[in-house]
Amino acid sequence: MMTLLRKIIPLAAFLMLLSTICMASPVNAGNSSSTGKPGIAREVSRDIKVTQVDNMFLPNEIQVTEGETVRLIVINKGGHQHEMLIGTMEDLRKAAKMRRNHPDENPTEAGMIRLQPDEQDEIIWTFDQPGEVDFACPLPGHFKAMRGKIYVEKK
Ligand SMILES: [Cu+2]
Repeated sequence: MMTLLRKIIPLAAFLMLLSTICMASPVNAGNSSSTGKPGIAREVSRDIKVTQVDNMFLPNEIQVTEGETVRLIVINKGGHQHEMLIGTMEDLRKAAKMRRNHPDENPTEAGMIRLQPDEQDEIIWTFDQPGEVDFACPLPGHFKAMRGKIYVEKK
């Protein structure tokens, strides 16, 4: 009996420690204003077409439902290169600053697309929490005007 307890107690302590570490992990920290995450194609519930012109998104307001995965089909009908990036306003500002200060660096944000005139691409995105999610073209000279909002309705 004592031998068994001697085995179980350290195991239980280890599991408790493990769960504490998982709960405190930075991946889950401060996630109350989630902007969603890249989604997978077989979970897409609908396509939403977004057109880029110089310098705005049409439409610039999109409605989705909590938990929904959508395919954003983005086409650049402008005469200049444009991007579409989804994030918090803070993320977008950071991206815009990076584009301004390091124009030669390749952006690495999840779900970002960069389109030349007449190019089309898509972002598959899952909106996992209700609220408002921002998107923008973070390129220099575009960022102030070229913005939009995705309203994630509570299910
Ligand atoms: Cu742009």
